[in-house]
Amino acid sequence: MTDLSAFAITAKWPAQFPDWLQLYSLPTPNGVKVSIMLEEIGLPYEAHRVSFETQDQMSPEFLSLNPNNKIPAILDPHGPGDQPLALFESGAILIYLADKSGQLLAQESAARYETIQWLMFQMGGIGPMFGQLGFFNKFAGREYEDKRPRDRYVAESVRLLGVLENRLQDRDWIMGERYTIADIAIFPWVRNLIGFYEAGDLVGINHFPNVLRVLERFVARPAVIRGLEVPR
Ligand SMILES: N[C@@H](CCC(=O)N[C@@H](CS)C(=O)NCC(=O)O)C(=O)O
Repeated sequence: MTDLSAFAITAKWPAQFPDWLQLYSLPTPNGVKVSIMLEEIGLPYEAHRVSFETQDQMSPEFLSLNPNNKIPAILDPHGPGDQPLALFESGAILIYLADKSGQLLAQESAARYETIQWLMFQMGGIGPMFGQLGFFNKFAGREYEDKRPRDRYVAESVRLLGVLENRLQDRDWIMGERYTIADIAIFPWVRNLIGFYEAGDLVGINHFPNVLRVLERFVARPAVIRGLEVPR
């Protein structure tokens, strides 16, 4: 049996199934990217809850795996060369899992890099901008009298939704007929913007019918339904 005891994170979150991939997460838009991916590819995994209420992400055990104190993170007992691999940053984890499973990311170069391009569009654009909009619309930033910061993130989010809308105009998914890790990265954020962040009206979401069309297909996927609830 695989021994993961050399990884300090397993002291706080013991592995019941050390041969399975270990996921440290919460059902946030970044967290569910990885649980949805794991459900899509069917890789056995064990999910551990990193609670923000108890600041688990700041614990020495969690920081030993991700010094950036953010979920999601993974520990794969069977990484490259069958050696354990610890990884953080959801975009890197999606690429790793796609390569490991041979699913949801093309191997041939042009489509591969185009998919990664859209993944990076989420990591560098949609995630940070929608996240800031959430802060100013739903959380502490809501109380700020000066609405200019909020409006800046509204404008940027609307612009990004426009880019997505154009891309999806004549496509089933971001990469056309192929469902990929780019969709898994992007649509949990669109769902969160409208749902948890309650910013649908603020960004005029009904002006983006193709985004809504693809979001609807995305959330109907059985693997997405399951992945959105991890860790239970
Ligand atoms: N770029 C990172 C962002 C991860 C991230 O922001 N995670 C949030 C939850 S969605 C988090 O862990 N926040 C805890 C904190 O900031 O203390 C990724 O994509 O993995």
